[in-house]
Amino acid sequence: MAPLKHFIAGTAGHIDHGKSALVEALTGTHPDRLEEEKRRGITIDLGFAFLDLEGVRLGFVDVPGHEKFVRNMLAGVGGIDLVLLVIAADESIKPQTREHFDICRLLEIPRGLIALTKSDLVDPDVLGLVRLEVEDFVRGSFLDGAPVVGVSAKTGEGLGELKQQLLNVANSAPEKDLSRYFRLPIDRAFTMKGFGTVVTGTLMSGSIQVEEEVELFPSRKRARVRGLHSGGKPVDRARAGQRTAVNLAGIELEDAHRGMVLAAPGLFATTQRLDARITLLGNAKPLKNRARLHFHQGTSETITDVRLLDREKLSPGESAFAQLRLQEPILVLPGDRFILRQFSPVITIGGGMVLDAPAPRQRRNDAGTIPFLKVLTRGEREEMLAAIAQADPRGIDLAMLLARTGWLESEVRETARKLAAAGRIRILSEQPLVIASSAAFLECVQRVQNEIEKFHAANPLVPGISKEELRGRSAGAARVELFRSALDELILSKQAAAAGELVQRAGREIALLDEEIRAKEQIAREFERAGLSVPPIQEVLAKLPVESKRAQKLLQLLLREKVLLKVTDDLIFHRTALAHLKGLLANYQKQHGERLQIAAFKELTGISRKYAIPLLEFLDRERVTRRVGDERVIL
Ligand SMILES: Nc1nc2c(ncn2[C@@H]2O[C@H](COP(=O)(O)OP(=O)(O)OP(=O)(O)O)[C@@H](O)[C@H]2O)c(=O)[nH]1
Ligand SMILES: [Mg+2]
Repeated sequence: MAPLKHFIAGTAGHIDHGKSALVEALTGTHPDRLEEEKRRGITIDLGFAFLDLEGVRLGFVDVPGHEKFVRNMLAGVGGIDLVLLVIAADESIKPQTREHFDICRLLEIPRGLIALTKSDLVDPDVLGLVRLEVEDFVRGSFLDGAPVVGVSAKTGEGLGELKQQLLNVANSAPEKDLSRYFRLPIDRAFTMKGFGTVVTGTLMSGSIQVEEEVELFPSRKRARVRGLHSGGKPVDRARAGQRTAVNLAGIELEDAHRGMVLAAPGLFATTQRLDARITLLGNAKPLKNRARLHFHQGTSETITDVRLLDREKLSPGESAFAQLRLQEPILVLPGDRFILRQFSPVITIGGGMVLDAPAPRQRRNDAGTIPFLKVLTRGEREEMLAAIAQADPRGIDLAMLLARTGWLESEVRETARKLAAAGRIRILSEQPLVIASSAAFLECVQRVQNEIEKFHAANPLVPGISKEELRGRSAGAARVELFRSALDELILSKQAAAAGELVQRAGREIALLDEEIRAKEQIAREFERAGLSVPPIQEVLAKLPVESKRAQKLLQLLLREKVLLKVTDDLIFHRTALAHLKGLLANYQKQHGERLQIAAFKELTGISRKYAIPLLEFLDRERVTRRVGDERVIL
C-alpha cells in the first residue's frame, strides 16, 4: 500500500453558512469544542477533524465566520494546502465571504473548491443563480474554474461529489518536501495529566521525530520532543501537511502559547524588522508611509509600522516594497505570507510576502534598496545570494545566510560554489562558510595594500605593521575572514610579506643610513655598559648624532629586535644586563635559599628603590621570581 499523502484543508466563509456542519458531515467530528460555542451555536476558535480518502488524509481546520473572530480564523488559515470556501445557498456572498476570500488570495493559498451549503433550503433555480454569482465572484482568482459543489449537511445531498472533488484537488497538490527545516506555528497549548505541556499546530514544513530537540520562538527556549500525536494517534514522526500535537519536555505551559513557533534548533533568528512586498486590497483606503497596522503571520499577531520604501502612499490595489517594524520579535523566513489589518476599526486591508528577515535597517534613500528587493522577489537562488553578499561589504557567514534564507546548508554551499566559480563572490572560509562579494573582497585587498604603504611612508625605520593594527586600519568593521583572505591574496601575489605578526611590502628592507647605524650601535653600547644601573633614556638619546625623532625610532628598532628590553617607560635594560641579573639571582638562591627580601634585592643589584619594585614586577611577569607576601621566591 502506498503511504498516505497528508494535506490540510481549511474552511472559510461567512458566519452561520454551515462550515462546521459540513466538516461534521464529511468527517463525523463536529469541530466546535468550547462550551460557549455549543451554547451560542457559533464557532469562536479553531476546530479540527480528519477525513481519510483514497490514499490521502485530509486534516480539516475549521474557522469561525464571525467578524469579531477573524484573528482566530487567521491563526488557522496560515498553513493550509487548500481552502474549502463555504457559501450558504440561501444567503450567497456576504461580508466575511469576501474578507475570508481576500485573506486566502493575499496568503496565496494555491488551490481550493467551493461548497454551496444548505442546498436543501433553496430550489434548483436559486442554486443555479448562486452558482453563477459565485463563479463571477472568483473570476480571475486562484479559484477561477474550481469545482463548485451544492451540498446539504442536513440531507447528505452532494457530499459524495464534494469528497470526490476534495480528493481531486488534494491530488493536484505537489507532495510536501520533507527535507526542508522543521517549522510548526503553534495554535494551541495545554497540559495533559502525566505528560506535561502539549502544543498543537499545522506542521508547515519538514518533519519531526520523537526525542529530537526543538527550539521555541521567539523565546528561544530549547525542548525535547517527548511524544507526538497526529490525526488522533501517537506517531514516531510527524510530517509537513499533518495536524500535529507535540508533547514537550522542558517547557512549562506558561512558556508556550498560540503565536509561537516550534522549529529546528540552532538555525534561525527572530526579528522585529523585515523587508516585504505588500499589496493593498482594492477596496482599502490609501496607505500612508509609517502607518500602524495589525500584522498576522502564521498563528502570530503583533502591531507593525509600515515604512514604504519608494513612495509616500500606497494606493488601493497596488503593491510596493516596505520595511515592517514589528512591536514584538517573530520568526519568519523569506516567502512567508502575512496579512495586514487596519489598526482601528480592525478590518483586513492587505497582505504580503516576507523578502528579507532579519532585514538590515531602513534603506529608504539608498539607491540600492529597490533593486536588491526586486532580486529577492524573483527568488532566483544565485541572484539572491549574490545580492545578499553584495549588500553587506563586511562579509557574511553561513549562520546568517541560513537564518536569512531558510535554505538548507547544502543549498547555500552549492549556490556559493557556483557564484565563486563565476567570479561573483569569494569564499573566504569553508568552515565556517564565510563569503563576500568579489567587489567587497577586491576593495578590501586595495585598502589593506594602501594601509601597508601608508604605514611604511610614515614609519621608514620600522620593518612592518602588526596584523592586528593593519586589520584595524583597513577592515575594522569587516569580518576577520575578509581581512585574512585579502592579506593572503597580497602575500600570494607577492605584493606583501608577513613574518610572524608583522606585515610589510614584499621585498622591503629597512635601509639605515651610516649615521643611523652608528647611532643605533651607540644606544645599544651605552645600555650594555650601564648594566643594571640604567641611564635615563633621554640622556642617552640626546648624545646621539641624529635628531630626536629618528633617535626614538632607532630605540624602537632595538626594542623590536629585543636587544633592549622595556620594564617601564623610563626603565630599559640591555638584554645582557638582564641575563647577568638572572645569574646573580641563581647564585643568591644557592647561597641563601629561594627567599628574597626587597632590601636584599637592592643590595644585590645596586638598584635604587624607585626601580627595584618595577624591576621585580617585571621579573615576576617573566617568571624569574614569584611574589609571596612582601618577599620574592626565586624560581
Ligand atoms: N437546513 C440546513 N441547515 C444547515 C446546513 N448546514 C448547516 N445548517 C445549520 O446552519 C446553522 C449554522 O451552521 P454552522 O455549521 O454552525 O455554521 P458555521 O459556518 O460553522 O458558523 P460559524 O462557525 O459561526 O461561522 C446551524 O444551525 C446548522 O444546523 C444545511 O446544509 N442545511
Ligand atoms: Mg462554525
